Amino acid sequence: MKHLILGTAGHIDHGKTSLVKALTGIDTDRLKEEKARGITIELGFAHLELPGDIRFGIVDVPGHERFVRAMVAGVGGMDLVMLVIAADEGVMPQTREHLEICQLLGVKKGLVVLTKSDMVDEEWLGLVGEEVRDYLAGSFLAEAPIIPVSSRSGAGLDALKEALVRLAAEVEEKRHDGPFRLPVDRVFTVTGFGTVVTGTLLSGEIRVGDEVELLPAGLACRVRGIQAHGAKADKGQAGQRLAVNLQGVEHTEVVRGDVVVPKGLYHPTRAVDVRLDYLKSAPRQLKHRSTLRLHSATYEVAAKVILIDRDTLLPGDTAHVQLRLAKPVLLLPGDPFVLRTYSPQATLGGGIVLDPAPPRRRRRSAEALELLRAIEAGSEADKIRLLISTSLLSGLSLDDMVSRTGMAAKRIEAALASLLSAGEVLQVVREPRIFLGKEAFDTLKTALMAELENFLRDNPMKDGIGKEELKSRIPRRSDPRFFGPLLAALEKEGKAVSERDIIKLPGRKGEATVDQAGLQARIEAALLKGGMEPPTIRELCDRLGCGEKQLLEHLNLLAREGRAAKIKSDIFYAPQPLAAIREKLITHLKSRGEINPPDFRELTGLSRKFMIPLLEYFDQEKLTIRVGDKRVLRKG
Ligand SMILES: Nc1nc2c(ncn2[C@@H]2O[C@H](COP(=O)(O)OP(=O)(O)OP(=O)(O)O)[C@@H](O)[C@H]2O)c(=O)[nH]1
Ligand SMILES: [Mg+2]
Repeated sequence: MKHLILGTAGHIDHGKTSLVKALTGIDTDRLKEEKARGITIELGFAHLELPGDIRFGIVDVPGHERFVRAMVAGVGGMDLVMLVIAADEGVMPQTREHLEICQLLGVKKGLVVLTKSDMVDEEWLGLVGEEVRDYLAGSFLAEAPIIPVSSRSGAGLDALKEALVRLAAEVEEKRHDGPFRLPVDRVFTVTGFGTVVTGTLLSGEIRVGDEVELLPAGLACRVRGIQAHGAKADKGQAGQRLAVNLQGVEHTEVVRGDVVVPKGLYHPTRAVDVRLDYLKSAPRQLKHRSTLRLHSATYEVAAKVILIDRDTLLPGDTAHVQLRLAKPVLLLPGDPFVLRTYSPQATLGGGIVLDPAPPRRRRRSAEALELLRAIEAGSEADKIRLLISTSLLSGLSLDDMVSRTGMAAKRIEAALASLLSAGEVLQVVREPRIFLGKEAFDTLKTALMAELENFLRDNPMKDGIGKEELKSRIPRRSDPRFFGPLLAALEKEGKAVSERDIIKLPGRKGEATVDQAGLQARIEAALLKGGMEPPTIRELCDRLGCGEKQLLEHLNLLAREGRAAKIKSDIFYAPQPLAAIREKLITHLKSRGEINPPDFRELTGLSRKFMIPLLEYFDQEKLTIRVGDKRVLRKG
């Protein structure tokens, strides 16, 4: 069964609703006001099965110029359109506007129905047919069939159905893979069931039991039941008209324009980069920062037009622009939209979304424009590569890619596979899977090498930098989780070596210069001279005439080489006096079994300043173990 959405379009009173009724037997004008006034106000829905296993969901739109807003919402999911033109009136203003809207919103195919054929004679019908054919030149309906029909007598209906079957074979069904998206066009309550929303499923499949979310508000709810074309179903698929019963949300919380999507996947956006086709029929030029109304799917929102590469847009121009939206909405790459004004009411243009998460800059560089052109023209792999490369140093997860493109994860993975094997992108985190562009990866490697080199220049005494230290120096716009693969790559290229937790430059060793060697010898001598009560850092600085940072660096180096012992961050001993204290302590503990601080003071004659740190040092060295306020020898 092929599921397609067939819509009407055309001027008021040209017979759209009558045509749908003649085709399906369903009167789509349900409202009292519609019946009383004899015009359509809201979207109407019907369905039609035709030979060849074709099932059409039908959307009937209003023709009145004041209801173009509702009409646009109906065009959102249309696969095929029937442009309805009354034979006695011919092409009228909303015939034109509706055709433009269908074209801008990317309706691929359709046909023209010359209605009310019973009201004119053959000759007139021929003339109108020619006029219509001329009018269609250059539009997506230029070659479309033009079929005279009388909804009153039924003449021409069979020919229309045959033409619809032929057209249906030429269009592709909407994509069943990828996350589902259901823009809401109606909301109501059903006693005993609660909130029901209706809409055309634009992609994917939705099932009873699915955890879903209503955007942009982010209301979480659950699918309790589904009806497809009026019959109960377990699931709905792309291209079907659905009524979905939602649990966990009040009908007053939902409005037309909301979108039902899988929970937690998509993020509404307030700025999009788009390709904008500014209509030839637009009444005036469009200035930078003009505010218009954007219509897409079933919602509309105020949008400020940021012209990227020019100051004004002339009728007939096409340009890449950024749209800043008054409130967040869900837009994905490839989504069509139209832009309208309300005083006076007119459709000015439209186009497709290229990047729903662009950098928020006023004007953009030539490279950025280049990028938008490439996004527009490229293959799926190109698009994924561009998406990753525009994420710069922060990388992009697979989930991000799904939510930014609406593409199925499988298709993204296929694109990634070719990019990975070509070396154009790299996977930098396994769980969740995060990818970086090759250029960003190289930039980060260079940044880390610079950090390593700078550190060693500032700390000439050191052999290398601590792993954690270097990791913390990854640029903030990036992610410390990328450190592992970056270091591995640097090591593989022979640019860095890691030994345990220290990362070094190959072949470089922290060395003291002659002068510094002299200073070290003097530090050693001063410590030795201090004996059991060595000089403090401050005293050493004064005595040796050096800075505290430099001194500590030397002391730490001496400690690493076993030429001094570090008791505490600011207490260092020469090895000999420390060994003597240690001997005394061991002898005492062997004979007495334990020692407390007063005993230790008596034993060594040390002041409290040295005594406590020493006791703690021996604990740390695992010579002693603390039991209450006493120390005993550690066994083994
Ligand atoms: N003689 C004749 N009258 C028709 C035909 N189709 C529609 N009409 C009449 O034209 C009028 C308008 O028809 P609708 O079907 O309501 O027109 P519409 O295009 O749906 O109008 P809106 O939805 O308001 O834009 C009605 O009075 C219909 O009875 C037809 O084939 N022959
Ligand atoms: Mg109607």
